Amino acid sequence: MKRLTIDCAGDCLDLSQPRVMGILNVTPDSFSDGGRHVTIDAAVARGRRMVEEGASIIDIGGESTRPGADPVSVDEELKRVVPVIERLTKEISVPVSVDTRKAKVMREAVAAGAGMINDVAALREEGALETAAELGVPVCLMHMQGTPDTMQKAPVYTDVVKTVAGFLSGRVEACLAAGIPRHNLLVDPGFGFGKRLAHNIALLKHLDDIVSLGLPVLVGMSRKSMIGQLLDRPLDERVFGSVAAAVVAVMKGAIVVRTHDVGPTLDALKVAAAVLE
Ligand code: 8Y4
Repeated sequence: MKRLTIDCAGDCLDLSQPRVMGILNVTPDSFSDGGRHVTIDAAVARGRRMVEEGASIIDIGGESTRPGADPVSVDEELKRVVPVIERLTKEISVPVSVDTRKAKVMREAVAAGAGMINDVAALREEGALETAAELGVPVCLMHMQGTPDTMQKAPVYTDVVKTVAGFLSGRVEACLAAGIPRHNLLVDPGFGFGKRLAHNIALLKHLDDIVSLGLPVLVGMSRKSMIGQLLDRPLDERVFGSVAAAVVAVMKGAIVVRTHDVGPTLDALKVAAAVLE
């Protein structure tokens, strides 16, 4: 039988219907005003708000993976995310995932209360695979061609769907070999990570080939450049396009949608869910 829930260190993520993951970036550019406490308060408030809007999980990240973004030290990343995870997990009843590639951040984040690891590098960084296995929490494995700094230079694929499916399948095998059970894995094609518009569209069109891997599929297209390119709209005018992309993904079998706009996305997913029932 298909598994319908994922245990995130005690908090349950119910995947019997499409769910929304709310994005909580804890970078200086997102909650910028001055002192650290203001920043933490604002981030926690934003997290709580997304839960009120219906988010089933909150994804907290302290490292910008934008091309050209400054690299963030382990200590800086910890300073950003740990206090927010500590406070938010005490105040909300849904799980929190930590968006990180670093083993030490995974460890400290889970100690602070995070119940899932969301790794855009799919546990390929030094020590990440072993650490995730040891921590025993679920992991979202995402495909990325190249590194955040170089990935958008000139991404090339002969068959992007085959490449991404093959990569994810290989990372799933690596996780199983490292002792991470299959029921603790999700997969994600990594929209925008070393992909041109045509690659992103092909992945969305053939998302069923990723769903066929047999693991829950998470997607993140919210406000990304693929939406901007299709609509010729700036970052703050991409909500409707992002919601449309989320509905397409869910109709093709995705079960978790990572988004900045929880309320609008959830309304749309409820409509899609009624048809999927
Ligand atoms: C505007 C808005 C411009 C967003 C760029 C962005 C994913 C992810 C990111 C994803 C999973 C981002 C951490 C990139 N994207 N994790 N993380 N899947 N699992 N860029 O697609 O949102 S960060």
